[in-house]
Amino acid sequence: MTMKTDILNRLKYSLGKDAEHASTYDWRIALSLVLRDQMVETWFDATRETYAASPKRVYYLSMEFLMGRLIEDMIGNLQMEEAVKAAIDELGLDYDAIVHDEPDAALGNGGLGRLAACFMDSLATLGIPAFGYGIRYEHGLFEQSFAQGQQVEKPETWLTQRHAWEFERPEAQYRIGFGGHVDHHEGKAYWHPGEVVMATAYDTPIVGWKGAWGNTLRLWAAEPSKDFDLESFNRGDYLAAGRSEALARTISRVLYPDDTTESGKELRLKQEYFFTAASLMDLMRRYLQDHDDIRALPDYVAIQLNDTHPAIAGPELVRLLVDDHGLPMDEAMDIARRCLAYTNHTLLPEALERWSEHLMGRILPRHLEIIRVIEHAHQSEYPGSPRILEHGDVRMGELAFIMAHKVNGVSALHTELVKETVFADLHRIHPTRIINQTNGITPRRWLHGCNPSLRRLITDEIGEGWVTDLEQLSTLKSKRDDVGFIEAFTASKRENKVNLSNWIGETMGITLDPEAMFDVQIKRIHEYKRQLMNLLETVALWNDMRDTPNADWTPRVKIFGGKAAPGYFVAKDIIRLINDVAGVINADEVTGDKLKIVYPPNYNVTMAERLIPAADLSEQISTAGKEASGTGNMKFALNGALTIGTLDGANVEIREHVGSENFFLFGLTAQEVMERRTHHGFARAAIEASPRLQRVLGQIAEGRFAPHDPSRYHGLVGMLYDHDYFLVTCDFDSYFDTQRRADVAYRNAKNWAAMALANTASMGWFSSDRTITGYARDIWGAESVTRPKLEKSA
Ligand code: TH1
Repeated sequence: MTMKTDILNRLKYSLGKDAEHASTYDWRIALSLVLRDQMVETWFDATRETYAASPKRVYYLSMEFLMGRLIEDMIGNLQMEEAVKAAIDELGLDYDAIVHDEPDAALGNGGLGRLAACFMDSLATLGIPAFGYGIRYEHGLFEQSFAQGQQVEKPETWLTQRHAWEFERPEAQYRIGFGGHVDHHEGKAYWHPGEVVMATAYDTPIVGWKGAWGNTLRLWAAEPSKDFDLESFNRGDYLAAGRSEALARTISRVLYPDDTTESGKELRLKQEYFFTAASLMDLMRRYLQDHDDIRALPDYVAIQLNDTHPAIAGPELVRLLVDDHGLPMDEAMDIARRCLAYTNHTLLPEALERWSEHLMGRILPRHLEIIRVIEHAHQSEYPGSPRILEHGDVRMGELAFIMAHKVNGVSALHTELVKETVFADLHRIHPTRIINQTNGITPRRWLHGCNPSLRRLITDEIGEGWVTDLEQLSTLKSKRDDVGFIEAFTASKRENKVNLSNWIGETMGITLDPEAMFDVQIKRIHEYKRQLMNLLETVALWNDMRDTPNADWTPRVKIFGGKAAPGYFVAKDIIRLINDVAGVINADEVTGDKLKIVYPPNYNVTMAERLIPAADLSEQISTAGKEASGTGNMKFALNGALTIGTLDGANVEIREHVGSENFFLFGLTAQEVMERRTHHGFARAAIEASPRLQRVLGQIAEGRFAPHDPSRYHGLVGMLYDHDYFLVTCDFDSYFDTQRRADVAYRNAKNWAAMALANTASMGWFSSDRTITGYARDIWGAESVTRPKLEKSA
């Protein structure tokens, strides 16, 4: 059968529609189902092979999977682009309209969730048997719009449409208990939960490059347990039954919109336990299907904890081994530790999870007992070591560390800081436990998928091998002086910039000059990421342009994208200020096309796929020591943008790879940041030393950008003078000067293109295939089923 008939059949038999009356949505679902059918074959083969080989399986536990749209991933990985386009054409439909009809699966906040998604792609491409385990949130990250420049949040509703990629698994259901009490009889513990919720699995097949392997993303939805409801029903108390039903479903209702900001809510703890417990029961069931010795679990099971969100896995696994399987406590702790590993993603104190013992004892009484046993065992072995239980709190970082055989940071600098700061004492006691695994990104989505013009250019030049062996891009380094190639490289960037300009024109009514430098900062709005510094620099540039309008300025488009956590008021002020400044600058006839600010609302994965290929300059300007890694930085450099950045996170390694001459470095180092904070009045001193910064802060404080509400930004400006914890004021001048160096460099188009090419050609190491190979070798001891054996690390 042809693709066209497949689609028509799906339309008819799965959607019950005929072609005449089908909407874009109907066609999109029909096409998705056809693609899913294709994946199922690979997926079954992989499952069969896995059962036959009985290898070690990897379980990646993450509160967030920021998948974005799946249709293009599926088309790309299955190599069906031509077939699909031809069929869509024959049917007289619009391919772009169909692809763009899919809502993003926005089940994550930012980098941490997107990393999990890239890892799923690499695990499947590398042929490592793996499950991703998470929560099937009914509402993903909120939708952002602006009203008079201010962020407005609306619930996200992806599941009001049919999610064509998943299979519901009513047979994979587990009872998850909360609360109640614990009885002890003859040395055994019996937990009697006061509340039970069902976890139902929904599986999405994740197929790797060329459909060579398929893994599963298994997301849990919370449902009421029927027996509980029945009780109320039988009593005729329908309202009570409805209430407990609604309460159960709230657990998987909504993603917490806080990125690196702790919220400490009871529902969050329930979400964490809910998906962790369901995942552990599921993997234990799978293990016991073909093994009878529970003690061999660590030979077949590797569990990766994506940050501390699933850290309750330590006590939960011990509970299953002791209470359900009758193992002695010491042995259970040892087995659990050999299965578990923990990734730390941040040093920000507000993001380090702590739960009050009181709350933990109320929601998970048996787990609190086990945590006390873990604490006691560790203290007995290492007297005076850091405590899990401190000041009435359970510290999840310490718990995760103590229950893991490996702990990893996400960039070289971050890992060193993890050793020196948060876990310094635990590191002294367990000196080989902390290792580094620098983050990576999947080249399938972040070059092959999002940048067709550059993909074609590269593939024409060096073949297709780079898609799974990104280091092959380094061959392109020799093209630096090849005039024809450099011209084609420039033309590809230009095509992407024209496409973006058209989209901005259509959606925002702002006309952009594709010749201008496209300068992009897209990420969560957070003080440490310093969008404010970028904006202050923009105002300073605007002042200079107006002072000498006839000078030969390098035209710029400043593009911002990102959401603020709904309760993070400073971040929301920064959003409003960006929009207020954009209003004034974009209307200024003196600067005209030479300077524009655009801030498209509702930044998400799909928008990133538009913006990144069109960027000339990538803003990675966090206060040194604060951004654990960053992964957007890698996506930009891979797509031929130059970075302006601090020595923070993975920027350090990117600069080493692309060469310092192809990277705009500025600012204080992590050491200097810590030192500077000890100087009393450092911010005021920095402002007084910078007439340019003084002028900008004066304008903002006087209401130049909010004339009807001139005091609007008093608080924000005052904060910079008196506090400035993230050292915007100290780095401002060096940032401004470095931007002017970028201006000069951009004017030499050939040289700029050569620098951009050096970036693309040097980014091979940042493939998440390399990252996953590292985890498999150094942490999991897992092997690819489809590839030659990995080299064992020393
Ligand atoms: C991010 C880090 O901020 C970023 O630097 C890193 O590249 C990314 O993780 C992937 O490693 C984090 N996101 C979160 C989200 C929550 C809590 C902590 C972090 S750290 C909810």
